[in-house]
Amino acid sequence: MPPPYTLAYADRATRHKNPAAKLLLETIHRKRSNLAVSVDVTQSSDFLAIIDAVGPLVCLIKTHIDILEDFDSNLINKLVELSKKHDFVIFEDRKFADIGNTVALQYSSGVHKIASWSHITNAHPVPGPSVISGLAAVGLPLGRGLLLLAEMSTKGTLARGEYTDDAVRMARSNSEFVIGFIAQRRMDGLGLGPSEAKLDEDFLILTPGVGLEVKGDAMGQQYRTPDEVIRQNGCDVIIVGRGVYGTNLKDVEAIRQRAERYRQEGWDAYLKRTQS
Ligand code: S5P
Repeated sequence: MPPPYTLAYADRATRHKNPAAKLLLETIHRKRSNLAVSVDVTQSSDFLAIIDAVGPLVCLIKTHIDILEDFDSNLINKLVELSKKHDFVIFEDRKFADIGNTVALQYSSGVHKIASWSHITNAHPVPGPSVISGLAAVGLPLGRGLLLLAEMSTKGTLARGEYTDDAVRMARSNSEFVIGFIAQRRMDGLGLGPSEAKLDEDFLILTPGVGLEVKGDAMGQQYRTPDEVIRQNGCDVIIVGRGVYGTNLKDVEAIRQRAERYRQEGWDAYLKRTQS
């Protein structure tokens, strides 16, 4: 049997047991889109207008809900309405990194109540397995999924080598809730460590640090193309922020056109990978 990650998104969707992972794989297949747009803006009106424009073209919208200056709980209702209207999955990029008890409270409570609306969230493996059990206590009963940050896109990242390997081991021990990784490649290119791999495991690799026009920014971000990420490094989803929303947040038609370009390049790279 071939490892699940080599199969088409649609086949992986039918086999996956976690509801959030299943939904993401089904959405990618249905919309022919492995593009996630990261909407890192500070005003709710821009946030909603951008999501309404790119929504039809994406499998997933990634949020940093804590950077919105005019957040109120009605915004969440609007975000959820848009996710239904345009058929996309929601991923709050919260990067939890504390003891189990604290992350459970941060995930369920406070102003944002992330677990109540975000299908997927993520955590740094740095605290060890208790960060997963704390979040799973809240998220599993709701059918949510967790990504571990096994690698980062930034210059000088400490998430490499043994740290990355241990993140994979932590995921393997908690695969009911951990659905994959934020990483730069399908680790080792052969399926997350062939010696320890279980035949039926299917972790999703979501990859930020994607840009077509520039190679990085002034604050340590590094970009690669959709082809490098999806075809050459075996990742499943490209995450694009500024490459899509750019600097003029009011020009939603240009934003939509850039999203379509990334969608097309990401999908072509996937077809090349699976058909070669
Ligand atoms: O390693 C990482 C992990 C993440 S989640 N590098 C990243 O850039 N991210 C996030 O992806 C980051 O927080 C931001 O929201 C997005 C990249 O944005 P862009 O504008 O550079 O495409």
